Amino acid sequence: MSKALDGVRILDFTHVQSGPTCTQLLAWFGADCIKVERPGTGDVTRSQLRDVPGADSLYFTMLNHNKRSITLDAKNPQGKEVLEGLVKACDVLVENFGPGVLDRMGFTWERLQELNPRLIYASVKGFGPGPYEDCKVYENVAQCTGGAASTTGFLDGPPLVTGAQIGDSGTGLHLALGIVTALFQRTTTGKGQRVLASMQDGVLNLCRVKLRDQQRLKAGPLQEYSQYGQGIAFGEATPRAGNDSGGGQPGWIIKCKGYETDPNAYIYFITQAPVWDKICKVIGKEEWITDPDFAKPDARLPRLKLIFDTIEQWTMTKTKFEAMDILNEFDIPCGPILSMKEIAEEPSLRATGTVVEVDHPKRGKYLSVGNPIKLSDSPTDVTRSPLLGEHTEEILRDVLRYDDAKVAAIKASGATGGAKPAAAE
Ligand code: CAO
Repeated sequence: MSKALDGVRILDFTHVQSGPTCTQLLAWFGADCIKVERPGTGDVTRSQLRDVPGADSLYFTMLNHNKRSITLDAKNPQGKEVLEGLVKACDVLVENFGPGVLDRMGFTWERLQELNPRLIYASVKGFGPGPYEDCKVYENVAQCTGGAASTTGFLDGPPLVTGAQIGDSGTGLHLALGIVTALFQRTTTGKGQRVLASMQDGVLNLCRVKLRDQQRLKAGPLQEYSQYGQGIAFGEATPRAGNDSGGGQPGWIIKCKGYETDPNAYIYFITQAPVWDKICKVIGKEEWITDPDFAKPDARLPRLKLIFDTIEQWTMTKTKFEAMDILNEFDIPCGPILSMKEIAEEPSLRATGTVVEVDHPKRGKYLSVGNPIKLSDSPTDVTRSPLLGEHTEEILRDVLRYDDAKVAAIKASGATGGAKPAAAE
């Protein structure tokens, strides 16, 4: 079956996490993704957090599926010549170097447009234009500067970062959307354009509801935050909300049977207004259906702690899965806290390709997260990440149409790091 991005060629100059998540998605949608890596070392994540000696780390393999790898020294004149050829042969250049790196290599936006006016030049940077535009940024810095950390955690604790990589993978997703949008516009303009996704902007976009709450504070305390019912005053800024539900339907994480020994024996429970009567029946508090202190959503807001403590008395008599089964029967929104172990072993996630097993020549079988976006006419087949420089010669010949003599000259120049790909170490 054809793929949505068949015929699109990506010059993938990305490294670490944010850029690679973007190009991996594009590769899953069918783009030919050519990853340019520094000879000898490649993407720094190949050797970071290594669990199998001599094999690319899971950090690298899980972010670089379905790509081809070419090693090129961008600072070597022949390497630069090859890169220029690739710029001309590709539709999109994606990079997430530190600020100014690509300019220092000689590839300014002006130069790229001269080489290929149809090229879409897409970048992840830590910050957009402004006081911090020259700063390097990693995941947690973006979470802190994009509003996530100040609004995550408990009221009586410090700001917290989340396990979800909203700065890196989240910005990679934003960038991928920018790229396909620019490709779409190119079908009418015939021109490429610059696409920028900054990590601060991406995190803030995901924290949109917290900026909503910042403005609502002017109108008085945020009644759906549980601190309201506990008489804790609000300050000037959107507070940390613990496990409060973000919307108008109050929720909290509560204990289930076995919580004393299992750190994940918890369930998220939402007291959605339309099913309030059913909740009262399930937990054995039928009197709350008519009690004026509990019958209406507004009346419940100052009493959320009491309500969740009471519901917890019921959930503590059930495992999280038993509670989920019972609550689902009554259409009560809830979700067990799943550990990574449980997710890895979940058959339904394997069946949909959301969790996939991939074979790798150096590390054997490992689990990865497949494509979370499912297209009915462009199915994703996850193939292993490339070894360092595995496709160097193939790309020189197939994409750049170099003949034997030219390939030999490029190799002899040291631009690709030697005759043998480093992958053959
Ligand atoms: N050939 C020759 N040189 C190469 C090369 C190649 N194929 N690939 C990279 N390099 C060189 C670059 O030219 C640059 O050298 P100079 O600084 O001398 O110009 C250097 O390698 C890479 O620089 P960098 O600033 O990108 O890398 P870093 O490890 O110092 O910083 C990071 C990493 C992620 C902090 C930085 O790239 C960054 O801020 N990126 C933008 C934001 C981002 O994506 N952050 C998330 C990363 S995922 O957590």
